[in-house]
Amino acid sequence: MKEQQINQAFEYAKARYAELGIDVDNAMAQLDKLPISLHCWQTDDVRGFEDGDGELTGGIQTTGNYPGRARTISEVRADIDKAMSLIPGEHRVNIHAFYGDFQGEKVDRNEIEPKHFQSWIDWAKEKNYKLDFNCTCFSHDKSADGFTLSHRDPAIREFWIEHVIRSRKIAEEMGRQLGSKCIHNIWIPDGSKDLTVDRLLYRKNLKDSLDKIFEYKTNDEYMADCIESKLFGIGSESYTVGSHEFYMGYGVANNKMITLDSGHYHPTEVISDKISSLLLFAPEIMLHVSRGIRWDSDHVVIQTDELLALTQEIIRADAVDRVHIGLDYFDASINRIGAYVIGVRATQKALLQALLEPIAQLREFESKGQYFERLAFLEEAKSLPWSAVYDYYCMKKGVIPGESYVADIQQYEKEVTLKR
Ligand code: RNT
Ligand code: ZN
Repeated sequence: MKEQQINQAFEYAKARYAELGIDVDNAMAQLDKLPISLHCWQTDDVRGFEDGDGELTGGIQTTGNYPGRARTISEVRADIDKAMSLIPGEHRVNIHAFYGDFQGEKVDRNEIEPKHFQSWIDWAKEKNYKLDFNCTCFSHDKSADGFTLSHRDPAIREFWIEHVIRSRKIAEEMGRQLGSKCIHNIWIPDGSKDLTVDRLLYRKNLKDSLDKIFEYKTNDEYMADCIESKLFGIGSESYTVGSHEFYMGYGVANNKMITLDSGHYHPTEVISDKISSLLLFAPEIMLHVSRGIRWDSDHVVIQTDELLALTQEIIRADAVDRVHIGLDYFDASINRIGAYVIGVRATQKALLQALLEPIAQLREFESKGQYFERLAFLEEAKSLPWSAVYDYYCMKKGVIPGESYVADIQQYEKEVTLKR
């Protein structure tokens, strides 16, 4: 794409949107304030850097064996830097506890400390990224039977409680040093394959563990807690302790942020419609934007109707300060850096379309019961020249616009990832 063409298309788009009373410059300025949290685990197929075998457990799965997986912390960082260079704007990186910089030392989950994440913080500072964090309650001996914070054995629960409290302290330190609230997410794999009779027992245990975890008070300026539910996992098909009702109840009762992962509901159930309900009862929402196909398959995010509906709901609810956007997928079957760039660009494009929506007009139609007019404008909005605005936005941010970024990733693949 030539600069002149991008400029011309942008001028046309600007005039076209102006006809509808929409200011494209304002939309771009708003897009600029919408960071997306890149999940570090797309680089290495969710293996982490502990000294174990790196086997992924907990009912989640990466499929594919595309060459070039990141094998060290520096490879993870290099790959994220590469992806970031192809994404306009300033963004965040979401790290899991088992990606600590343990320097070859055996550090169990109940022993992690901020020092093991200092090199992540230093890297983030240098690159101007902000960080989010997650405790890691899977891929470990003490989660092997499928239970962690809800385990029948109090000693095992204690172990995981300690891990999560330590993770929250690390998140607090990240937020403090980087001057930006770090969001700490709790997701546990707990559940069982087959019919479970003591459902209440495990849920009571989980509630009790969470109460203990949150007894440790963190500084709200530096970190915020969120809790993520799930419908089922591989090997926990019949019962998931941390269901949607469980965490929604816990979050509302305890003023905790709720995490909505697009892959964690029934196949036809969508998270877009949950935003306007949750916003009334929970303080904030964290999103794990993913794309489930038939199950929580964690496919790369693309511009689906649901992605657009999700971003529209955030913008229409004027909730950009209360809804945090993170990605969560792991595809090992294609170039992993490409997987990031496709997902982040798709999310930004959806956000931009939502920001460019003729919302005042649509609301007016709706209030007057003019539903044909509402539907017609919604339909027309889909093909307004928002992509010309996105290309221009990329260009202004010094990022390759359009499909030319593919060649850039191919080059990196040839020079870096294929040599691994
Ligand atoms: C699992 C959850 C969880 C994980 C990450 C790795 O189903 O979505 O968020 O994907 O913590
Ligand atoms: Zn998730």
